Amino acid sequence: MAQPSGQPLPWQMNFQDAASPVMEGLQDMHNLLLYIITGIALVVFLLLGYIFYKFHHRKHPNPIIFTHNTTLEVLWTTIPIIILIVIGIPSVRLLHKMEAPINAEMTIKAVGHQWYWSYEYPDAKNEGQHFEFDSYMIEEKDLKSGQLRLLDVDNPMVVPIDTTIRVLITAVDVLHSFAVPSLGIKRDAVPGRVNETWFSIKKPGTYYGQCSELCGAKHGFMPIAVKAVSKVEYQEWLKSKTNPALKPEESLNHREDLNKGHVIKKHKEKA
Ligand SMILES: [Cu+2]
Repeated sequence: MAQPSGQPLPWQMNFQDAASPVMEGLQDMHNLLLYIITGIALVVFLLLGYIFYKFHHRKHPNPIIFTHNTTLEVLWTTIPIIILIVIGIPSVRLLHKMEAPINAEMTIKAVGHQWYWSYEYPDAKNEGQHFEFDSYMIEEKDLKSGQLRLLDVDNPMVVPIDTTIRVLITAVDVLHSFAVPSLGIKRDAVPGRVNETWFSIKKPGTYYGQCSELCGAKHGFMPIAVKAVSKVEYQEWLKSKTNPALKPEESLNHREDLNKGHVIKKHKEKA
């Protein structure tokens, strides 16, 4: 059986499998840097060893006294410049890929709350209102087999595969951070500000992340689950969510005691 991707595994040594073009780029960048830094470390260690051996005071009792060597100086200036260019070009390219505005096929807004996420689908109009729902962690006692402790949620963010999705990220109370490692996303959710990122997923599956900005007592209990499904399945899910007759509301009831004083818009609209 293939290893599940998009989630941490016991004794995992490396990144989670890349599920988005940005994460592929980040992993390539990381690997490139790993080669370069290993090379630099090796050269420095070998040089040091060579110097210890060759210029040991017993072997080389009378030090040579000189202060300049043009060849050496040219070399130790140009080689680092070349290394920095080799790092800099792909780095800036990747940064551009991550930050430049994209032609998104759809938009989702992720809003951080103490302590859960809510997702809005402004493209999915339902009688003039955009459609949104809350996403709460499943408590340990309610976990079904196969569900991940501290990671699975009652209502994941559902997205279609092979679609460029813009994610707008904000918060309503304190700083949170929307982070999904396998998608290469980590963006602060700031009250009164909208941050933007994007992803596109090739493989159906669930990709997990966590709030990554200390936001209060239950900071560790507001995970993110992004469920990628085929475009057809996505349309079906959207229909079931936006059709009020079929709308599953099972997760709304336990909201109120968790959020005393915080009235969710959806409640108001329904009343
Ligand atoms: Cu948070």
